[in-house]
Amino acid sequence: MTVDTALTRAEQLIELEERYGAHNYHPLPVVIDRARGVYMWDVDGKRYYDFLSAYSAVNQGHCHQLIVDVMKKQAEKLTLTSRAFHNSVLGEYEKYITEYFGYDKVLPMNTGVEAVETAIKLARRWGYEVKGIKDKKAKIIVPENNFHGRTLLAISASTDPSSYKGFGPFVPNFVHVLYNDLKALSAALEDKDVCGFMVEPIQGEAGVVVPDEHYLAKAKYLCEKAGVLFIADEVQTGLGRTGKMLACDWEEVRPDILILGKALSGGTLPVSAVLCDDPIMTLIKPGEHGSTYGGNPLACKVAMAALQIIKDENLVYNAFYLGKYFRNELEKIKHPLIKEIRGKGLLNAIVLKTNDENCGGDLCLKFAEHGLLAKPTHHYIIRLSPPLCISKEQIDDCIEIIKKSFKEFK
Ligand code: IF1
Repeated sequence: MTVDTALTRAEQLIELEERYGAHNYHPLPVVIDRARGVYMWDVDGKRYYDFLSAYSAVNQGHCHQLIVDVMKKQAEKLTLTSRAFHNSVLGEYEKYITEYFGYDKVLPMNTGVEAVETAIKLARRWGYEVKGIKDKKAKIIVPENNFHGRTLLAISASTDPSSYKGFGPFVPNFVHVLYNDLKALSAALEDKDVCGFMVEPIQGEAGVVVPDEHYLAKAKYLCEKAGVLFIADEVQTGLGRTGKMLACDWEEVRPDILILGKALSGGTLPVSAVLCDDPIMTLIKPGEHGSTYGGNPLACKVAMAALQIIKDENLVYNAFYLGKYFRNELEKIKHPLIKEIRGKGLLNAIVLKTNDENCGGDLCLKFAEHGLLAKPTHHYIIRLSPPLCISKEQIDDCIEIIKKSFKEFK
């Protein structure tokens, strides 16, 4: 392979991606080489604060030593048996995570969207076998502007053309309601073919949209009254991100089906999970669902370490306290471009006053110049979500970077 030495190392590596990789992303022009805690370093050794956290997958901080140590140890012993056989880790993990979140059972999967698919299958199965919905008639209510992943089922639920355009035909029987609108939900729940309401407690990709206080609690109540399962997609909002262990905890809502992913492995490998109680979980019989890697011993050991760190390092309170402090400091930045600061815990966003579709991206380039990496969710919304292990001093440092960037931004 001839190397164009006129290019920098970063440029060479970007060129390789351009040439040999699918163009399904448009990354910032930074090439990360290593990471630890809240920091990432590019191939030229420049250090950045990570304010994306791989979309909330590294809540515990990058390459957390305890997780890496557990991973190394298990990797030399047993990584994968498939579920054709039992193994010495799965049962221990299933007990640990079900007690951790207070559910009867867990169905382990890998990616967040696989857990979403699993949750929908469970809800439909419950709809047919318990609620008595006619076969193939089950419906799922989802809010507009939802994001649940990239599979055909998840994009069938989506209202965002950039997620679903050109990929049809779609999975039927998703009913859309306005997010944060209890009247719309109540009306949709009158349909006796509805088996589930799937909701992000805070809509991440939509731009960190925080619903009104009591929305989740009232939605859960309406679902209970209508005999519909409340399904919480906490793939992004869960595991301490919003200043509570689960975003649903802000309203003491216990989902009928809980979906977890991302930080469940502390950003080391894909680990997701669906938790619910026996009346729902036992409806799936042997051989009716699964995946090659679901619940593999390596993932189970890593997940137990990742979950224990959240408790031992008090990451939930850190997210609660520093999230509040961070938003207060952001509110003090007076700049014509800033329309709104919103979020909960360390899931926050700056909403910009702009029609320029490059604005968010250009501002993120300015942040990167000063050593902070973030990504806009839309051209006018910048998500700011550092690892939950960040310190007050590091937050102060990042506030200065954000202030300086706005000051210099043309
Ligand atoms: C991409 C977005 C975030 C999620 C929720 C399920 C999933 C996700 C609430 C699926 C995944 C990721 C996907 C990733 C970027 C990122 C993302 F911008 F796409 F929308 F976080 F907001 N539920 N979100 O946020 O989990 O299968 O990816 O493990 O597709 O670019 P996954």
